[in-house]
Amino acid sequence: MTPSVLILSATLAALVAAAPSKPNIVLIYADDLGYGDLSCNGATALQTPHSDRLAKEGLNFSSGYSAATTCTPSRYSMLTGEYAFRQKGTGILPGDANLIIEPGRATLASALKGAGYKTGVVGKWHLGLGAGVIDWNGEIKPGPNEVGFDESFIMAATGDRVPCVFLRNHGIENLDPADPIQVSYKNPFPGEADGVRDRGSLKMDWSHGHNQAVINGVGRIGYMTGGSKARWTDETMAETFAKEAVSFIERSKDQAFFLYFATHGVHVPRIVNPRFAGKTPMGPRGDAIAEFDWQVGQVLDAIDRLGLADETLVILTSDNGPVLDDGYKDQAVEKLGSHKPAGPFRGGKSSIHEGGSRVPLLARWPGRVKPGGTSGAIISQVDFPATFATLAGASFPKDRAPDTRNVLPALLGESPTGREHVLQYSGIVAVRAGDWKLIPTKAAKGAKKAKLEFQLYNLAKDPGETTDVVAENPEKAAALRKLLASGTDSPPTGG
Ligand code: NG6
Ligand code: CA
Repeated sequence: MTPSVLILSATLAALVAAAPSKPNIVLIYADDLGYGDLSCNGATALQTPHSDRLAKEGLNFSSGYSAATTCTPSRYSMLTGEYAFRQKGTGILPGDANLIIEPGRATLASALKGAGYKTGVVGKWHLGLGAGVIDWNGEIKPGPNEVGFDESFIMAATGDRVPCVFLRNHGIENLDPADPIQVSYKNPFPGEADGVRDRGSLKMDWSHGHNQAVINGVGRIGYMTGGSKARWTDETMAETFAKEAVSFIERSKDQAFFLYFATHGVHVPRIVNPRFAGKTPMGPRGDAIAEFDWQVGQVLDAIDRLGLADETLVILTSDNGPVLDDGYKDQAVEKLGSHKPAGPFRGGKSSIHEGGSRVPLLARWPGRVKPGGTSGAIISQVDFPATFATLAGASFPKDRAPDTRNVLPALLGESPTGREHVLQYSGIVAVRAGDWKLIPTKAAKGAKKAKLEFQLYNLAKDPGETTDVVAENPEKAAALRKLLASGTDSPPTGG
């Protein structure tokens, strides 16, 4: 080779090495984990060393939002890029609901798949399965595999809802055809244990709901019979999901991959592995946080072991804010002590206040994101489709995804600002713009008409939303009302 060719090829090699390649993306999606539940966000009653490691080696966001305040609408928005308030049927689903994302519609997963990623989901699905009456003993589709995931290992809905089994791709795992499963949200099956009648023998008592089928000694929502070999045990669920997540990473390591790891922790019923029982002073809810953090550690260990850390973006976030008593008597209230599950924020799961949707958001990518930083950039999970697609060198189709924005520069810490304003959804829609937040409320009872009124908070001065300052700031309130109106007036995108 002549010297000039040598120089040229060396320059090319350097360019190739410096070019940002497509990172793997591991999205760890906790259930009902509050902003303040991690020690990197101020918790002191328990420690979350593995999540904290993500914060230490990556970027910790103080204004990360789920797109809704319960599971189904948050997940719907995160996968489709459309706020759930634009679409009917996106509320909390029963375990026998049909898939609410039409096959063929662009999703976070299908966009990454289209960009060459191998895609997998492990954990809680809760977006429905099948079309029409589901035959739980046959091929169950459409489901995750029809909306962009190459592989899936999921629970259909939630840990507190039937069917209490795992599904691998289109079928129930470990199902014995001689012992078929039946599921009903209407009628009990004769001869099966019942959460009301057999209440005295339950492993964990219920406080409201959760008194229908009894599976693994725990009352659930809905009824089921059969499938005894396929039923999960709550105590090993976190381990099972962690193993499946690690296995997906191991099997996918030779190509770009996207893993959506949606843990059951820390949703009810909070029944952890005996290794975690009593490990925190906060009872089952605290122990479930510790067990969730262990799952994070399992994933990070696998990434390290396979030498993938530098080329993997790991995101940790939650589908909605925290809840204490969510239907089981698990001492979440009694043993809370001084712990603040939502950190400095007001409310929690199902609340339009910040605690409902301001969730932990951590991003680590050693090859690209500077370690140890914090960011106040506003990012919503509804932005993940456009943002991750951009990261993968693709673009997210806009036609059915009116709400997703590319906030990649903010996510990678290259820009201090993300969205200028974000909509928050919990039955009603609120808006935060900069430091200000506007919540529509109905006029107090006794007023002549149920006229819409508004509350206004200054989140910089008053993150806990203690003082409504709407009367003192009419111009600010008017500006936010306009933003809210323009953000919510789009018609549903339809099918
Ligand atoms: C509620 C359940 C609650 C939980 C929630 C969904 C009762 C009384 N309450 O209806 O326990 O399952 O739905 O949570 O049944 S989510 O995080 O999946 O949205
Ligand atoms: Ca949830």
